[in-house]
Amino acid sequence: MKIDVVTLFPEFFPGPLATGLVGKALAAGRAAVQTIDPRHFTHDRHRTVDDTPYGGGGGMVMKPEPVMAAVAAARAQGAGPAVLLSPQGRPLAQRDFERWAAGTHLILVAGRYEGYDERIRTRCDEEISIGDFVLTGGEYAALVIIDGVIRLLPGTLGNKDCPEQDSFADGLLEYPHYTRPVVYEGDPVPEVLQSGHHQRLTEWRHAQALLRTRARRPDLLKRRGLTPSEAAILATAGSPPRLVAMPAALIGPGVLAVAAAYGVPAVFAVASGADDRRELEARLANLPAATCPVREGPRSRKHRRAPPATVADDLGARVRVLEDWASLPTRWDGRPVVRWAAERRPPLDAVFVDPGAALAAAGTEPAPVPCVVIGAPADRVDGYLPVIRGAVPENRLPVASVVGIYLDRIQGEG
Ligand code: 9D3
Repeated sequence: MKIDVVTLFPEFFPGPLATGLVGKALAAGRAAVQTIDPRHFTHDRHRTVDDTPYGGGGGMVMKPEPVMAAVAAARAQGAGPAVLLSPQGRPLAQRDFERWAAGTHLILVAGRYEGYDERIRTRCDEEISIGDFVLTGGEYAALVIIDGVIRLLPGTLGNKDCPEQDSFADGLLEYPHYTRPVVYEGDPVPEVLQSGHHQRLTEWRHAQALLRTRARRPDLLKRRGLTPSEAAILATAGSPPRLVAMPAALIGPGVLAVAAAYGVPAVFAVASGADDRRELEARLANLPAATCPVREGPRSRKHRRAPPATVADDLGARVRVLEDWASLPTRWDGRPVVRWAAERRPPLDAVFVDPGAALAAAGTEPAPVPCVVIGAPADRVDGYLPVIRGAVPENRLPVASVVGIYLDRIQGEG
């Protein structure tokens, strides 16, 4: 594998590239990295590589001739793609490493200054960003790519951690690892890891990888999908709890049946006066027995009938009456509660949340507990859930449907 890096800072690379497994691969000749400096392709006294932008505006722009002359010199060394590194590029992914490592040549174009003349961009084969953050130059991105590509070349890794075992290769994050001591600061190694029971161990690791991916990167699970047995693992492990809050007057058997079906541990009923509370209690006392279609246990055989709905009696049990919106809890089960408003017509200054992304971005473990809130004043919520598509403005959905749709949307599985 030959990698050419077009850079104004050739001195950036030798240190890192002499290190670790990449250093070994280069020393063994399994890969070679060469830098090409656009400054060597300038012809003026000052070796100018940048200039002021047409139309004004701050910063300097990289001139096309020196960079493209350096790229041409690199292209003479092999048939690989010229990859422009820039914050505007397509997000880098493991697949890119796999694709580039399967070839024999790669050209990385690293820039400095505020940006590239647009005609550089259109003359490269790909444009890549390594993430949504701002660096001082493309050299850091080049090192990242060199590492990811060389790592995949035959001979770089031992057999033990082969690329097929990479967490991204099967679309899941890795399960937790432990080593000695068996108890650290009172925190023990899970029993299943000490048991030597191979099948239980494999199942535990698979379940942990699934749970961790659902909690931290629901986007990965969404893209990858689940096998039926994986879906069953996640279902039995339980979704992170979700709560519901709304004016007491909106709570009826439908809402409670939906809450039961989603395993919602609490439905908060905001009842401002004694009348409101009495009316709610009357409604809860009269819940029909057959309102909850929840079946206990999995459907096992085609012709076996589902067990009777036994949850119906408990439908009212999850209701918590609140005096006012200010009493909505800020913590549940030791976790922070995030209140997301479900409104047909959010205020014009509403800030919408992407539930999956918001939970992943919160990054806390355990994750925050989302609460679907209907009818609260704007200053009591942390954001608005995207309006349900298809519910045209004049067409009111039953409140139970609204609750069901949003509970479904904010499940970790996506
Ligand atoms: C004022 C607008 N800035 C864009 C956000 C200009 C700008 C910032 C940083 C122009 C170039 C750079 C240098 N960054 C890279 O060359 C770069 C990069 C990055 O900053 N983040 C993620 N991936 C990459 S790949 C190359």
